[in-house]
Amino acid sequence: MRIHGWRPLVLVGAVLAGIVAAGITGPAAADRSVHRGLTLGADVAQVAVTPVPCAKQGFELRFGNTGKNAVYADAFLEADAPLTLSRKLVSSYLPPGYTLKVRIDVNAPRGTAPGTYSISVKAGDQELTLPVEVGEAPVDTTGNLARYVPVTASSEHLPVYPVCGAVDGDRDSEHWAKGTGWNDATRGNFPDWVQVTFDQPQAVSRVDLYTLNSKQYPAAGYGLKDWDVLAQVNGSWQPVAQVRDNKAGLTSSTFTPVTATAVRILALASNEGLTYSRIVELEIYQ
Ligand SMILES: [Ca+2]
Ligand SMILES: [Ca+2]
Repeated sequence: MRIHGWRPLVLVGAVLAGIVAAGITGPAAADRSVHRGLTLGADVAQVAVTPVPCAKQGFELRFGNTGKNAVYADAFLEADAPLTLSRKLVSSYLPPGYTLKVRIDVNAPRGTAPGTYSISVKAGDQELTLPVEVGEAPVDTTGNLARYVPVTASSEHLPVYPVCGAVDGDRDSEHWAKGTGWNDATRGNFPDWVQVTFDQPQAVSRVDLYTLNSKQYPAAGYGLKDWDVLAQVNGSWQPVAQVRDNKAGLTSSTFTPVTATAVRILALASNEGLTYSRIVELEIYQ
């Protein structure tokens, strides 16, 4: 900035007067002036959350700059325990007049008591408080033991193919690449696995596996070819079924009932060769 003659003194004097008037000194004053014009908002007035694994829920944070100058700014997010947020910091360059939109996932661990919780977002001198309504955990009514319990995998090809997609209730392969199916992240390396862990031991005698089988990607070309079904019984893994040379979209494995604490699919080979393991939906029944 080029300023000539007496103007710098006047300017400095005016700024100092402003700082004194506001009761602010030192670096805080500089921060405050830099961040003037920041705005915070959300796409919803309240976030609805259910305390289950894999629920897709949250809000869109709107982080704007109505000031005349571009700024680098931070928004800090906090949630009441035990809620979790996909991000606790959003740092961005914000040109004048620009509003950044960022998706924030909000999750509640299983067992979270239903009720009203709160998320706080702070940026500069702005603060946004967003209520979060945690509802009752849904209960499966179809007999599928794989719904609403923890699911894990040897790897996940994120963000498009999370293991949660393999137990989300969506069996439709035409929804592939929309987060509704699992694809591992270790191309060419087998085995891969997906595991469902029960809250308490369950009698299990059938596993339905929907592998990728869309018009574009038929099972015979892209689906899972070979896998073992393992059940965790009294702390140790037992093979309960084997599938070999599969070409079908849906394969149902039935076996002598076992009382299991977890079920694991051990993926051994793909019809595409040395590429990936893919499961659109995994269902487990008594
Ligand atoms: Ca699915
Ligand atoms: Ca792999």
